[in-house]
Amino acid sequence: MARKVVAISGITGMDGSHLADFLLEQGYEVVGLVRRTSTINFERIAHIQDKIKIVQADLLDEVSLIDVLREFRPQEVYNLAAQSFVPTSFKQPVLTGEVTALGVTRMLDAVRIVDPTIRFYQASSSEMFGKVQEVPQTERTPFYPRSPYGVAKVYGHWLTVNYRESYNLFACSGILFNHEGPRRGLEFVTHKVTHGAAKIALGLAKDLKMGNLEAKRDWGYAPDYVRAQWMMLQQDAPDDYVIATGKEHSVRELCKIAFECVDLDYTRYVIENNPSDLRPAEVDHLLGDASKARKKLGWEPTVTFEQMIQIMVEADLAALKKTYNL
Ligand code: NAP
Ligand code: G4F
Repeated sequence: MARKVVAISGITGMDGSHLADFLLEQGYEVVGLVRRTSTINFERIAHIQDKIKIVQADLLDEVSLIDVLREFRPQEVYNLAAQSFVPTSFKQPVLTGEVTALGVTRMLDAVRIVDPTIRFYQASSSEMFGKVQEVPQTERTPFYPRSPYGVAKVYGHWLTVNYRESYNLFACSGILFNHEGPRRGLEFVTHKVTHGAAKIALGLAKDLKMGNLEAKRDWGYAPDYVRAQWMMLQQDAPDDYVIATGKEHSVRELCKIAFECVDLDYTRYVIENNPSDLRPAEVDHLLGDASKARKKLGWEPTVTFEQMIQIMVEADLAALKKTYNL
């Protein structure tokens, strides 16, 4: 029997690389969409580069998306590409809207035009809840985004729902709460803290400048979350799901745990409320209720927050020792 073909936008990102790992294990033929850059950034997919097909396509250019779908005829499309860093969305709101919001329209139209039977996954976000209207947040909680990124994701979410209802597409929106791991970009708070703690422990830095330590998030482990994305597309009918651990921690707790992993007291090294790490509008806390995903998909997280921080600190220590020959 022919292998199932899947197309992933954002394959060079954290989730894209984990999803590619997972789908290769499931026997899929993986086609990764990458935008053209002057230097290649395949660090996260270097280990599977010879097992996947990498093709140029950009969420800003609909024809490039149509061409890829026409050539490879995937049965599933995961739209993970986005300008995904919240502070950048305040500095570059138009770009964020073009990629993170309108990019979803381009991708959905490409699916609709080339093959409306394609199963489509949209990477929606708990940032859409922003100034939370209820605790915990479910699929029915009203959105109140607090950044251009959050606003763009609300657009992408509703467009996915709208194309499902208008054109009968098998289109799912996964409302994923923060998820992390060693492949996370260094600008995001978990990796900034684990990397900072590792550097200080190795004598490579003296302190760590941070923003708002009181913010709280529901942090999970990225490999668990990409499994949920796939599960959504294997159901009999398309739907939207919250994916979260149901546990909340503050950035302060994150600092404490990460520094304890290297036997240090974070209060001696972390400088809080650094002006350039504060945001024009903050999302104070997010806490998800993934009951629907647990019940309907049978999805469960497997790695705790503490285990994940330990994994990240250890990975950072190993990488830094290798880089600096320590
Ligand atoms: P990430 O590491 O920032 O990866 C983003 C990916 O999008 C990269 O591969 C990037 O390519 C690609 N991209 C950006 N602009 C593009 C464009 N114009 N055309 C084509 N590709 C483009 O993000 P992530 O953490 O893996 O997140 C994956 C998705 O889930 C994103 O949509 C994000 O907003 C969403 N999400 C993430 C979380 C989370 O906690 N991680 C939670 C909820 C939702 P380059 O490598 O070329 O930059
Ligand atoms: O790690 P963060 O930058 O993630 P944020 O803004 O929650 O967004 C991430 O999760 C979303 C899902 O909810 C995704 F959709 C999105 O693409 C992205 O992956 O910041 C988390 C919290 C914020 O409240 C921030 O103010 O940490 C606080 N924080 C405190 N000091 C900091 C810092 N964040 C960063 N990045 N750097 C700091 O120094």
